[in-house]
Amino acid sequence: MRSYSSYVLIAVATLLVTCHALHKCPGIPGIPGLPGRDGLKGQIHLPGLLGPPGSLIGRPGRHGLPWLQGLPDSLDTERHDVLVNLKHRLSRLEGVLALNGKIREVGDKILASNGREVDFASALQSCEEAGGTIATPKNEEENKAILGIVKQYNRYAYLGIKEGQTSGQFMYINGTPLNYTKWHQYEPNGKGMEKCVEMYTDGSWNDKKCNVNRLTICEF
Ligand code: MMA
Ligand code: CA
Repeated sequence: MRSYSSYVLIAVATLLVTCHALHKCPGIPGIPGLPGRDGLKGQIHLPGLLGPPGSLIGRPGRHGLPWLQGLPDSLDTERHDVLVNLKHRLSRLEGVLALNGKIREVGDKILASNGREVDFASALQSCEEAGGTIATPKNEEENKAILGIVKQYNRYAYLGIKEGQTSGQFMYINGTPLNYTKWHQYEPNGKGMEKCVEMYTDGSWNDKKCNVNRLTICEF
């Protein structure tokens, strides 16, 4: 009498051998990646038993689940090849988008605008619906990259910075304190009446009312 787990193992082994022979692995979903810049919000996983890095299922035979140990090295090689191919395709797509002026890349961030001028809440909503947030310059390099888009459209843009309860105290929209600023001379001057922040076409910042229409720039 075979144990239940041995039937499972045979079924998995049969599936793997068959799908690799046919080069048509069915894509049993991997465990989704953690949300975040590299996690692609769990929407893309490698097929089959080979979840993405950081998933609960690791490389067979090393830190994988015990019943997955001893699977052929060819599966690891295939996972590596799939990753190399995906990275190559992604970098080509980014090249096309950058060439066409659709995106700017700065560090690990990708910046993009839909060209629309709307109030702050609508701009934030569009960015979040697209899986990002409003562009938030955290250093001079990021500020310059956002400025590139501001100049491209020749429009002032909202930034992902808001005034807290205490007048004059600005913070990132996740509530953490600013560690880089680029205020225009004599700004911020809204004294609690201008709770949003816009970027001028020279890259400097002005506190501004949140109900005026400004260019939407998102970061991803
Ligand atoms: C406007 C408004 C303010 C800004 C001043 C600068 C008159 O108010 O944009 O936010 O500080 O201009 O002169
Ligand atoms: Ca102001």
